[in-house]
Amino acid sequence: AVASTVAVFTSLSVDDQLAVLWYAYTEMGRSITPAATGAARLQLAEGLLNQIKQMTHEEQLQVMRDLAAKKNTQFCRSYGILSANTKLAFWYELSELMVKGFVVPMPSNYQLSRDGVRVLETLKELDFGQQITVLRKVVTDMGVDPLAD
Ligand code: 45D
Repeated sequence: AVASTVAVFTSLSVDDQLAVLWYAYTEMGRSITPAATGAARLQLAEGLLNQIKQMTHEEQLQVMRDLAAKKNTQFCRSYGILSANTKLAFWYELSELMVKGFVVPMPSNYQLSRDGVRVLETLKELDFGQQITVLRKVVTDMGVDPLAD
């Protein structure tokens, strides 16, 4: 179930990937405690998060789309060197910044594709550990590994 969920997620459009991540956060948000994500991890992502805070909404959206599309930008390469859990902590913090109004909000009228809805439903049926495994895998695949050729 984990592998197929990741596969369908990866086949989604970039915007649907961002939307599914957001909906996953809104469903799981309360079960992910800030303590679990670890302040130390976030320090490693702090530079990237600070850059995002200083951007316009359009630029913020572009950076997130670039990460999902694995565009070879400086930002995507900096993201690429973070560990898997730090990448998760980065996305978690982005969601928190969205809630606080520092990052471009999700349009309330966004229409998720059928496959997007399917991924979300499957994700909801997995246990917490499997949900984390799926999310860790999809955010690990984002960005660009500067050490890969
Ligand atoms: O205009 O370290 C669209 C543990 C459409 C413990 C859009 C853990 C067009 C160890 C593209 C939709 C394993 C528990 C706009 C960590 C349009 C540890 C915008 C786990 C505006 C870290 C869309 C942590 C946008 C976990 C802006 C499980 C979408 C963390 C943004 C999970 C989506 C984090 C975002 C999750 C989604 C974060 C920012 C699920 C973030 C999701």
